[in-house]
Amino acid sequence: MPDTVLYDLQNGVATLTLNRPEVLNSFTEELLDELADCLEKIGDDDAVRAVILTGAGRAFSAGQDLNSTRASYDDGGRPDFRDILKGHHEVMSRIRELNKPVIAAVNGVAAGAGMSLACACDLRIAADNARFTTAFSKIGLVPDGGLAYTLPRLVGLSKATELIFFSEMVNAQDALEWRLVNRVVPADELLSAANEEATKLAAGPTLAYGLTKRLLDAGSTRDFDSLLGYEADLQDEAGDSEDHKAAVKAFLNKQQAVFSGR
Ligand code: T3D
Repeated sequence: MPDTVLYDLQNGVATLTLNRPEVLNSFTEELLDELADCLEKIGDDDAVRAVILTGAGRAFSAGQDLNSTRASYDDGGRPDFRDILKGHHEVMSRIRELNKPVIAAVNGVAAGAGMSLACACDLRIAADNARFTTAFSKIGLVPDGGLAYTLPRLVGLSKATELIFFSEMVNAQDALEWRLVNRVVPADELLSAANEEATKLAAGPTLAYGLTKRLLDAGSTRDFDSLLGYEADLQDEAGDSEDHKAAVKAFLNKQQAVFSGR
């Protein structure tokens, strides 16, 4: 059986490719486990300083594999959603907790939890033929994979509510206008554009980027004073890094800073 997630490391950039193209890279337990394992290894590997997440074939991901739960619906039954969501949550949390930047290179349709996955990443670059749909309301479900947290933060509560209630298909240009994605590029330039951005990040202050992710996430749950306290804690940590000390010296000596990631 081919791997359901492909891993490639070049110049500090790890590329993870969801690899079930025949079913639009929909999620099975196996795919989610492999993705969670890759993210865990990346977190421990100093050689990786930025991550690209993309899909094989014509889709980013169509969310949960609805065939994998088909039998649960026999005789009026239904799947154990708490159990299914454990796998989804593991992956989304690992992306948010990963101490390095993650770019979603959205190469095609992102639906349901596939859209949640793209929204859990730090940045999104979309191919001009990418499409997005929350999809959950089409099958009578609430948004999962943390979408109720990430989507309003990206597009605002009003647009997020509309996208979730109606589950309309959104094209890449509208996604850009609504700030769901950071950039749109021609489809055949997607991976090189994502690589260019990831390579820039991989040459940056990795430790500070990891702390910045934590600070940005805390920004939506903490009150202002508590955020300022947390900011001081994280700045204290960033201030201890080799990169900070070397970059200040380089600035004072009118030299270009070179970041080691430590
Ligand atoms: O199990 C549970 O219920 C828990 C759920 C948890 C979280 C979720 O993610 S809920 C949301 C699940 N996802 C969806 O509802 C999306 C379903 N897919 C679609 O609506 C459409 O496929 C797309 C809009 C994403 C793309 O449409 P299109 O026309 O480009 O492609 P297609 O022809 O529909 O799909 C191509 C193939 O992929 C097709 O198989 P076939 O006919 O060639 O053998 C299709 O069945 C398969 N496929 C697409 N999405 C899924 C899938 N197979 C399994 N699961 C899917 N989610």
